[in-house]
Amino acid sequence: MKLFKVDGAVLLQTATAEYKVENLSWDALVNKENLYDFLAAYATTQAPIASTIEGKQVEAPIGSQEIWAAGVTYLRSKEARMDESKESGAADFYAKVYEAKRPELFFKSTAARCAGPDQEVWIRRDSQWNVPEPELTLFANANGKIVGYTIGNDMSSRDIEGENPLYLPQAKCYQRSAAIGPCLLVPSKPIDADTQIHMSIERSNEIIFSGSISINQMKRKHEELIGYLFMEMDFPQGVYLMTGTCLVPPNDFTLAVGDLVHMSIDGIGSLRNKVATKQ
Ligand code: DO4
Ligand code: MG
Repeated sequence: MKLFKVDGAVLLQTATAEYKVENLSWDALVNKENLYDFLAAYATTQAPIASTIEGKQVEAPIGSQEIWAAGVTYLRSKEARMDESKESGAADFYAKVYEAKRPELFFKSTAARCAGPDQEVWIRRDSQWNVPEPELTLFANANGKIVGYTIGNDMSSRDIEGENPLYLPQAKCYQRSAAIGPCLLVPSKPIDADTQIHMSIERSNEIIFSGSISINQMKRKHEELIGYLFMEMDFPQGVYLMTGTCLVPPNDFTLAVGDLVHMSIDGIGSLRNKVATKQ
C-alpha cells in the first residue's frame, strides 16, 4: 500500500487500483491507528479514481513532520567519515559512535526545506566536496511506531564536516539538503531485511557512479534508532528518520551542478533529483 501526494491531494495506491483520500489531512491520515488496516478498509469502501499517478508530478510525501537522520550506522559510512576527518583529529569520534550503545541522531530538515521527486537538491556554495546519501527512511507515527518507509537523500558537505565535526549541522542542514519520496510505503509487515538500496549519478548522459547495497548491512535496528529519537522528544505529527548511508562514492568524487541523482529502494520506488545551488 502506497500513499502519494499529487497536486495537494493524497492518493492511495494498492496493488490493483488508486483512490483519492478525502476529508483527512496528511498528518491525520498517517497517524491513524493501525494505518495499514485503515488503508485496506478505506480501499474497500471507495470507488477507484480513473486517472493514474503515472506521469503526474508527485510531491514529497510529507505534511508537517520533521525529518531526522541517523549517522554511522554502516561500516562504509564509518570508514568514509574517519577518512574525511583524519586531519582534524576527529576520526576517533566516528569509530566510537559506531560501537557505542547510543546512536548518532541529528536534525535534518523541515518539510519546507525538503525537495520532492524531480525537484532540485542543492549543494552549498561554500563547499567543494558534496555527496548524496541514499537512505532507507522510516516513518514513525506519534506513538513511535514504525508504520511506513520512503527513500531519503541526506545531502552532505564532506569538507565542512571533515574540517570539524562541530560543523555537522552546516554540512547537513541547509535549503534543499534533503529529498524524500516518491511515496510513503505502508506495508502489512516490516520491510524485508534483505531490501536493496540503489543509487546512480548521471553527468552529461553518462553514469559516473552507481552502487547497490542491502539494508541487512546496517549495524543497528530500526526500532533502536526510533527508540532513542522518541526517548526525550514528542512528535505529535509523527516523524521521518533517515537511517544512514552505506553507499559512499570514492573520495575523489564530488557532485556538480547539473548532475542527476537517481535512488531507488526495492518495494518503494525511485527518487530522482537534479543538483543545483541556491541562486
Ligand atoms: O556523522 C555524520 C553523518 C553520518 C551520516 O549521515 C550517515 O552515516 O549517513
Ligand atoms: Mg547520512
